[in-house]
Amino acid sequence: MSQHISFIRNKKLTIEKPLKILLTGISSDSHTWNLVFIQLLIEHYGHSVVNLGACTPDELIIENCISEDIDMLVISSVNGHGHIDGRRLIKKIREHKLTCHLPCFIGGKLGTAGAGNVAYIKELLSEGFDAVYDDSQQGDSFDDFLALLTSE
Ligand code: B12
Repeated sequence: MSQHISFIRNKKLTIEKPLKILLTGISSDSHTWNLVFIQLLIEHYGHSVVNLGACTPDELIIENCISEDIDMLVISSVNGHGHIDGRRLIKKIREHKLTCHLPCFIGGKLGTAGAGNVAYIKELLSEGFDAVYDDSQQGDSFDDFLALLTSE
């Protein structure tokens, strides 16, 4: 039996669950335990994961979104460059005719400014991410991501 989930940016685009999720780090980021954690979490809620690992070039991410017929892209970055790499990547994704409507999410430690990371969150949303989850946002952020995975 399939369930459904809606995304605000995509004007209530409806997607069947369980989702096939592409999980990846981003080009400059060599951290991997964040990816392991997020993969186990997503799988715990019944979705499948294609994990591309760390230091992943933008083009490889876009190619896999297409070739793997992905329902949702989740980026995890903790080295503090996520706001730079993320902006560059989401522009390319939104410009590509086969990924322009793909639901895209990014989370972790996206800058090094602590509470000041909120400025990056706004930039990443305006460039095209459907939601941005930064650790600096007092814990609500992670609950929001869990709600996304579990909502019907
Ligand atoms: C282990 C570690 C390393 C290891 C990584 C080994 C590996 N195979 O992963 C090594 C030594 C290689 C490393 C290197 C570096 N590191 Co390092 N590292 C850490 C450390 C100690 C732990 C990270 C970890 O594994 N945590 C466990 C995982 C499970 O948790 P997590 O990464 O915190 O992820 C959680 C959240 O961020 C969130 N989350 C993550 N992604 C997503 C995605 C979504 C969608 C959502 C909702 C949530 C979410 O959920 C996760 C679970 O709670 C942290 C400090 C710390 N105590 O956190 C620094 C830390 C991440 N590193 C840091 C830095 C700066 C670096 C280097 C740049 C250092 C340098 N100058 O060389 C390099 C990175 C180089 C590069 N090219 O990326 C900084 C980042 C600063 C920032 N963003 O503000 C940190 C925070 C240390 C610090 N306090 O300064 N590091």
